[in-house]
Amino acid sequence: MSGISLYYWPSLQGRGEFVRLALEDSGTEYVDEARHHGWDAIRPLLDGKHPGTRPFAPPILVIDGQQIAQTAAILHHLAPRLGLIPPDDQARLIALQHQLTVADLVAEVHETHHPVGTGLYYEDQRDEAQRRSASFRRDRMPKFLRYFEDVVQKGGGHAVSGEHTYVDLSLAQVMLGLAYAFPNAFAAFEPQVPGLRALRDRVVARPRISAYLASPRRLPFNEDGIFRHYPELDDDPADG
Ligand SMILES: N[C@@H](CCC(=O)N[C@@H](CS)C(=O)NCC(=O)O)C(=O)O
Repeated sequence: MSGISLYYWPSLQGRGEFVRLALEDSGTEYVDEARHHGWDAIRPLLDGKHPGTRPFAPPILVIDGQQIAQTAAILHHLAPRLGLIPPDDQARLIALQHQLTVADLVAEVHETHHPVGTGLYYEDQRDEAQRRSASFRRDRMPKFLRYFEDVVQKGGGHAVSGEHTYVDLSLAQVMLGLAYAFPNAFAAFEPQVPGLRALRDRVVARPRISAYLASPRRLPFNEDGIFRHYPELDDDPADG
């Protein structure tokens, strides 16, 4: 098989969006398989029916016949080909480190609405979700964002090597996602991370990204994805 195929849930941004953004920003041709052929397209890969190492979960990239899962591993592998990382091992390693920290943040965002069980409905864990979200808004979101603010301030506005990389794209997506999920908390906190705001604004103004965001290929944020907006999770009077 030649070319690049992305396998991800067809109706949500989720973790697949970090890969889509890298492909879109670099103008790379790819097929978003499940959006063309339905989620049945993913099943054979998850069942180990495709040659190569069986993936645990999407996103999965198939490139030149090789399949790769784990968002950070996919981006690590793709970035040199896409021109989204400087060609040196140190830069690749630092980018991977940052992308794994983004993955940690993303997992915590998921746990704000699914703190008890991924397989349970949100409605069955709403009370725990409120407690978890309050802690996320108060402690974890600021800790992650202040960390990346420091990285970006020291990096001349970028996360890695003072250059535009896939990590910048992912950080912009995190900023957009948090603003969607927690509009009140994020608006209150956002002034503390001017470097990340500038990075986000720069990323969304990049010609291919801005065209992508305005296209039907960009799925809207929704309550099936990672970044979900439940007003009750963004509103806790005790939070001040
Ligand atoms: N660490 C993995 C997480 C992958 C993951 O959790 N994928 C979700 C969709 S965003 C999924 O379908 N999970 C199924 C499961 O965990 O059973 C990554 O960053 O790619």
